[in-house]
Amino acid sequence: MVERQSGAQARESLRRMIASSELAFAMEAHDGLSAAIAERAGFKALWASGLSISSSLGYRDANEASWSQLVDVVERISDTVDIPVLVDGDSGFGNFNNARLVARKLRQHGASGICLEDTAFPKMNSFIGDRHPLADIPEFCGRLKAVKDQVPDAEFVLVARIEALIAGRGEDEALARAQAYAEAGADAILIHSRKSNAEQIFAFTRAWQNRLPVVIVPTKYYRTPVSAYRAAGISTVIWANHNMRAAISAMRQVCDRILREESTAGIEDEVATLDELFDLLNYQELSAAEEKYLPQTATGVR
Ligand code: SPV
Ligand code: MG
Repeated sequence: MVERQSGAQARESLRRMIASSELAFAMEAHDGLSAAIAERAGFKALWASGLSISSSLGYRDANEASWSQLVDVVERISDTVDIPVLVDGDSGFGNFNNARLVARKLRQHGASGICLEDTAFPKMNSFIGDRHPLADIPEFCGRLKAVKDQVPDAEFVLVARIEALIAGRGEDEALARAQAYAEAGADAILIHSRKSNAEQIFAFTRAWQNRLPVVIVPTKYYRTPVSAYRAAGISTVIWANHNMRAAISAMRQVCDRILREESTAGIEDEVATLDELFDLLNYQELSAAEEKYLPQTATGVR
């Protein structure tokens, strides 16, 4: 069996990835299975997306899912893969006390880092509507400091996410927030934009000059080539929701066809085989363990 990466190794590799001058990618996962698929595809890190996790639970991305539901899903993701998991901790589920509790629980359940956004609780997904109240800078800095003080491992990554551009506050405010969050102990800055081009992002990176590594989420400005992010010195790109959206399309298609055709014969060759599923979740290991641990009965049935 392949040696599993320990939690400490995973945290260390996320920290190295974010600090490295080479552009890195984190793929969205919303459960153990999507995490396993992303890892098999070759991704070196995962983004446990709040939007995707809440959607897969049937909740809206507005803090309808509780912090303990998030922790449960992250436990299944971390337990299924070896690669590091950066968790979308939304705004920390409250004040400094909630934020440090969530961070500690996520760390205990295998997360390699947390991203906290500077919005008020309850948050609303950045792409919905125009009401995006921001946290006051000193109060949000308290959340960041409390997480740093509470989670003992130096390698546990703390990403501070700035929603100033989403809230229409402009670049100066985004830069002031980034500076304050760096001073409060953040390891990286996530600057978010919902424009369909990356101009806001590049204006920020030009002014920020990589005082801390920059993480981006190009969901809306998806046409920008990654070579432009390399040229801008960006640390990490998060593909934030594409496993979940791919699952929606595939499930919708298969449901429509089975309903219409009253048969699964037509789609059998188009869906993953059960053997693929068994392989993804390592049923081979269970068979080997049965050989080792399960006594042979008199009937020959284990
Ligand atoms: C998420 O994946 O939940 C994110 C990214 O926070 S976004 O949906 O762009 O806000
Ligand atoms: Mg989110």
